[in-house]
Amino acid sequence: MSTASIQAAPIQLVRPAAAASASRSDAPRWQVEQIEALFALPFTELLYQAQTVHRANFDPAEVQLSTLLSIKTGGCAENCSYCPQSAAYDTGVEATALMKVDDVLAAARQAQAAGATRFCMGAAWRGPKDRDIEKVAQLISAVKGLGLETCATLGMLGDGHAEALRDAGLDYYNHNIDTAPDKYADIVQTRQFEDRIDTLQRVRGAGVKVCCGGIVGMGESRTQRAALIAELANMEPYPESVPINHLVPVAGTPLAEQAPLDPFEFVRTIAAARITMPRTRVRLSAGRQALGDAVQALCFVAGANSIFYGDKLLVTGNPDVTADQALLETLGMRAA
Ligand code: SAM
Ligand code: DTB
Ligand code: SF4
Repeated sequence: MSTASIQAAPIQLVRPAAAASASRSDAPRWQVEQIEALFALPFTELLYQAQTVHRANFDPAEVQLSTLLSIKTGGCAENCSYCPQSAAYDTGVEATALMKVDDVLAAARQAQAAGATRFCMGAAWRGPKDRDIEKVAQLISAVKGLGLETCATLGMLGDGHAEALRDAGLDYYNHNIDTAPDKYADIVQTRQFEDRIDTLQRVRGAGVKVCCGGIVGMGESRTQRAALIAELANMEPYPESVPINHLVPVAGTPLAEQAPLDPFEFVRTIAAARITMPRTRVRLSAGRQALGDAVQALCFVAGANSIFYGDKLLVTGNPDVTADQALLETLGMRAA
């Protein structure tokens, strides 16, 4: 056999249809069908394309480390089917009051000492009240004072909230769209997809960077996974951080018995995020414990370059810091 016969055909990198869209209501830059076509590529070719886009924009050995802290846990008025913190489900999570500045600072210092560069404070609220914003603003200023990047995820924001958080030193606001628009009502009934978009617009409008992603493995179709990615990629501009969560099934929630997604489909979702949002931080988020090291390594090849780092997410588990340090060492990767 001649060597020519085993050479790969030149690969055409997939490009969005038109890059001219100025807002979410214009013609989308990425059609859902185009993203489905990415998912349908041979696995090796998809990863090649994703890694090519990744290398054009990032050092492929670098991973950004974000640590989460639940600053106000449980008792939430929303009924998100995946969430252990919803008051609608009996999950054994006890509701707590908002944490005090000194306790938050102690956790942030610990995260920083372990190598995290971003500290994300999560509150199980449908949305904060004005007086909650004042208190969270103090937490943000204190954490920012340590030299960490700050992120908060507090639910739906009202008038002036994003501006007050920005003025306190907030770098990122996390607010996920979570699933495809046509799957949303199956997953949450206490709010609408458009409510999420409204808060995201408030965050952008205040000049705070957007962290927005979703959850896969909730029984959605591949088309719906592609639609989730299309919604994110067609935001103008697309989010600076895109957390991709794999559902952590929690006893007591409606999704407790949901079968896990095929891990290769999870990797494909990461690759589609990377190709369609070349400069975003694609974060491997909830569900890393179940993925295992080999699948996580494939996700890094597919363009993931951020993780939630710390022994706990908000209320569920996450790989130990020492296990993550060992994994990065094994893979020859380093903190960004
Ligand atoms: N209450 C705020 C909100 O919903 O925006 C902030 C906290 S909420 C816990 C943040 C995100 O965590 C959700 O949008 C969802 O993507 C993720 N999440 C919650 N429970 C999860 C689970 N069991 N598995 C995977 N991701 C989950
Ligand atoms: C995100 O996308 N995932 C994080 C963070 N943003 C706030 C939360 C994951 C939560 C997993 C379930 C829990 O521990 O509550
Ligand atoms: Fe509340 Fe957020 Fe959990 Fe939904 S995901 S129940 S809004 S804490």
